[in-house]
Amino acid sequence: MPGVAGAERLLGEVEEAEAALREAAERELDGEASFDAVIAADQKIEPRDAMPDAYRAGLIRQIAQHAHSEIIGMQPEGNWISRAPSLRRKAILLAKVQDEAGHGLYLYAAAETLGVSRQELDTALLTGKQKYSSIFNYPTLSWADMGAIGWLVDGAAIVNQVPLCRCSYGPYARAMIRVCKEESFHQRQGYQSLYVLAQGTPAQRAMAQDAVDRWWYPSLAMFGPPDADSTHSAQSMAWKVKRFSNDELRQRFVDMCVPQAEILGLTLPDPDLTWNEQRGHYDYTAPDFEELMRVVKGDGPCNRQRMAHRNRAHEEGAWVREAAAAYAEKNRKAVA
Ligand code: BYC
Repeated sequence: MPGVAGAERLLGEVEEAEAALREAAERELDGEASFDAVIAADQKIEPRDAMPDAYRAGLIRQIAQHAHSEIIGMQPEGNWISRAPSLRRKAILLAKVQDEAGHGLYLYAAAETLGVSRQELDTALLTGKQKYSSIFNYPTLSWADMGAIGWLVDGAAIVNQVPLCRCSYGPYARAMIRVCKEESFHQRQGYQSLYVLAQGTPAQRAMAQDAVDRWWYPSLAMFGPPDADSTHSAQSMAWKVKRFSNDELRQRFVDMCVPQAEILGLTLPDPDLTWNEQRGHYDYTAPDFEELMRVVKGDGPCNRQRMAHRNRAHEEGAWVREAAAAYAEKNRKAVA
């Protein structure tokens, strides 16, 4: 199978970010450097450091939304684990969905270093107080959706998240390095699965094309509102949490997908997708941002179903939390 052009480059960027992180940990700043000096020097803010309240609150908002997305993101694909077409595909899908649970846990742990408890985060998700990514409110209608999600949704996730490996908050940057390495496997398995379908029977090919047609615009919307309407971008970029704007990353994603779609032999559902020599980028049709806002506010095709399922799973898991708490208490008494 031909390589996933662009994905290797992104993985290289993750490795560079990891090396920079190690180097930053070894560099010494003079005494008690101020928050602004640490940011200006491209060093990392660590949990023990002083930080503006708004920096802390903004990070909790973003990391929590990200963690919730990973947890809710298990549902659309979990829907196909018992219907995977072969044992091999089932094992791959199972591993991917388990990885997503793991990503949620790394991210909750990173958020907890900012002084918010896991229980508060759970409650914020279960009551709808905090959001999760719009993309997980769309249904997975066919097996080909597993390929399209891997290729497009995980592809968009990587493009958005690789720059977060250089985020100014140490625990988030470190979590993102691990997440991105795993996401790269996720994207590759989706692309390979879609490639097999695209080379298959006419019915399989049609199923692959239909999946791409349905997931393309919701994937573009994952990058958030256009820059002009993005409330957090300016501050977030000044604090080096975000490194690129929503539109910059969306464009990077489009430019990466066009040659990949050609290799797949599938069409992206945008008649206006054309190479713009002057800009050095593809022109494309933006997603429907009104639809994005409707979905974010709770009115997407699957919002209610996703929240009901998460609440049910949380209730059914009460005994696990109680057992873990009782075990911890027993150990605490044994040590005391
Ligand atoms: N969906 O000022 P803006 C994954 C909200 S996990 C929902 O541009 P910001 C994966 C935004 O929160 C995917 N809400 O915000 C998992 C804000 O509302 P609030 C998740 C959205 O933070 C499993 C308002 O709109 N990835 O990929 O500067 C399997 C204004 O937006 C969305 C992350 O969380 C949306 N699409 O930029 C497979 C990555 N877009 O909070 C895959 C980390 C915008 O003021 N997060 N909003 O009420 C980020 O990079 C940034 O938070 C975003 C938004 C680019 C998402």
